[in-house]
Amino acid sequence: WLPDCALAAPGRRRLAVRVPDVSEPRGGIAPPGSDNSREVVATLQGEVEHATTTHGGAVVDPDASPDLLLALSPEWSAPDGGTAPSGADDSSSEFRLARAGGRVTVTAATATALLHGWFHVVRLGEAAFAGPDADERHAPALTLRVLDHWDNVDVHPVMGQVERGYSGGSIFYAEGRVRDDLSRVTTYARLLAATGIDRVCINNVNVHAREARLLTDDLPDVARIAAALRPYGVRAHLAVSFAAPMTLGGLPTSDPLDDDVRAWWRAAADRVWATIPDFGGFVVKADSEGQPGPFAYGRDHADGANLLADAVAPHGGVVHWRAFVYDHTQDWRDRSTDRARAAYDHFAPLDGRFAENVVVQVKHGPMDFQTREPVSPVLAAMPRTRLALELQVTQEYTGQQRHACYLAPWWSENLGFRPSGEGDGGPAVRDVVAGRGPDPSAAVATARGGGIAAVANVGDDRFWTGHPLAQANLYAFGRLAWDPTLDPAAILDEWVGLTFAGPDGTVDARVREVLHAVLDDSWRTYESYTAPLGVGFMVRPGHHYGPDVDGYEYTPWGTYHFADRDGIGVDRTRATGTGFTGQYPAPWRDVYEDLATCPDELVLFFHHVPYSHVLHSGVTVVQHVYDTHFAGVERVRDTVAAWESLAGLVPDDVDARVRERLAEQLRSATEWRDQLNTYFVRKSGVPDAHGRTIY
Ligand code: GCW
Repeated sequence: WLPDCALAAPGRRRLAVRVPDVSEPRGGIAPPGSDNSREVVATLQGEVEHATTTHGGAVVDPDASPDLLLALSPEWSAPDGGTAPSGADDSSSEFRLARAGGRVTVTAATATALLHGWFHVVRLGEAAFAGPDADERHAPALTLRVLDHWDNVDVHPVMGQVERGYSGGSIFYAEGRVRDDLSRVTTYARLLAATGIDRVCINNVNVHAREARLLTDDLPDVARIAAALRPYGVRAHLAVSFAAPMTLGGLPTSDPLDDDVRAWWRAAADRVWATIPDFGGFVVKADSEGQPGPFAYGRDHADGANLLADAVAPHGGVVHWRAFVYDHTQDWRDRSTDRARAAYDHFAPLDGRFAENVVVQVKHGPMDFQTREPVSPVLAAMPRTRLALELQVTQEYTGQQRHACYLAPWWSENLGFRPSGEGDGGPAVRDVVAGRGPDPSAAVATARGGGIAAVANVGDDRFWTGHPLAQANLYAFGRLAWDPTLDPAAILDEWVGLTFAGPDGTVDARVREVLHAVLDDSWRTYESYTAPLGVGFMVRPGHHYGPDVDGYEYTPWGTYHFADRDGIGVDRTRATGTGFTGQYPAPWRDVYEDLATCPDELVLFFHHVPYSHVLHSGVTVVQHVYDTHFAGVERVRDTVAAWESLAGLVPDDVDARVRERLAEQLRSATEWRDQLNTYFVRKSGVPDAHGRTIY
């Protein structure tokens, strides 16, 4: 079930592709093997052919006044005229769309950018040709737009093949090696190109022994994956183990300041780029949840990241270094250690020390992809570092693709958050990751920003995503990576158009309406029946699905809610708690510190309060839990009814899978409601003001 991108409108027209001779590199045209390769041009020509044979129209000579001309322009280079610094995208990814008298010309300096321009026209459909004459420039706001696959080559005994994967097995690996048939990977690259994503990390950040070898012995197979992605201009990245010089190279140490270690990494990078000329770079999870890192040698994370940066710099490679570093062997009795503080405590002091081709990749919240967290203060604390925002498309903590949960509204809130307050017009997170952070003097070092990365949600499932509607999250991630200011409801509308269009290119109005009803507010619905008011977790340990209020309470993981008979929540204030509020700049450090100003939805993240504490909404904490949990289940019931009204209007197999998932969502939401309500009534002794059934 592959959306064919509603090609009907441009397909009925006369289309042409103009390609300069790329055999001789000139004026900004990069040699084959880069993203200007002939392969991407061939892909574009294939797409145009496909559109006309499927939907009518014709491919014509570029000089025969086509309705749509797609032109690769060797003369045209990026407006700043400059050469991109190493570690940044080394080619311009913008395209130009000119409309005159109902005819459209799309121009770009690279084939990949032109391909993105083609998909832009496809997305617009008929509207691309309508309207007044125009000359528009389209460039992605974020230079680096990456999907991270947590795929293992082997099936891991606990995590399965895809860690936190909910869509079957890996599209890259089967039976302990890279798949022979990678055609699905190329189809995946097409989906990504249609959203604007152009980089994919192909293995899990938890690099196990088998997967570590992708860097060395298995390079030819990695090259095959890169080749399968290349036709759509998507580059491969690899997650590597910091201990590789020891485990793969036989050295006695992985100390980042050791000369032999440095030489080993340089040689490893040289081999990678010799095999895969357009390889993207390395992703590293170090000193985190058991992964090796620089701490073992008394070095810090700038030492560690710069070691790899130095190795990949000659090739224009980039190192994504994750800031997800914390102590996972905490003592729950010790209230002074706060996991939320960890990333800032480790990374903020290193600002300014990272090489220019290092991107520090920061999870959106200070904890771990919970349904509701404040924005990580690290994003406001490192003006001289290229920072990337890391999101989780795969829904580990948001229903695991069994629940319908459209995450774009949440991502959009994160991207729009202004660390210096709403009023002052200071940079939002989307500006920080675009390289326009708070410190103008740092602009050179961070000019291109770190962009955005997300944990991928596809697998070998026939619908790609275990929940067919979770495809909307993949699409929305790509669109927000291109333009973080887009409206989530409008993105959903696009996805519905591209996914559910009939042969004539239009979507039944009822389908559109119901998909909005099912998805628009689904993240808030999910929040309403799960852990309340920003406290997080309360999930079953290990697999993280379903409710278990105290499941993580007495564990070493640092994820506590501290409920007792009097109250609940984590005191993270400077006055009486862990001091985490002090990691934010003004005004947030004070907004969060004070119960009187802390937003309701985060009150238990920042404060320990009595159950009788009255929220800004006017109800007490405990009554809020009851009200939202009862209401949440009712909203899921409405969702089920809305979807069922579409019978016959959507493909039968999609309908059947969505119904099965919705039934599970209703069962699970009911379980959450009853466990949460019962827990709170037993702990607090406060009955529901409306006398509803609590067990
Ligand atoms: O949320 C946690 C997941 C781990 C994951 C880790 C991370 C890859 O439970 O499975 O490990 O985050 O982001 O590294």
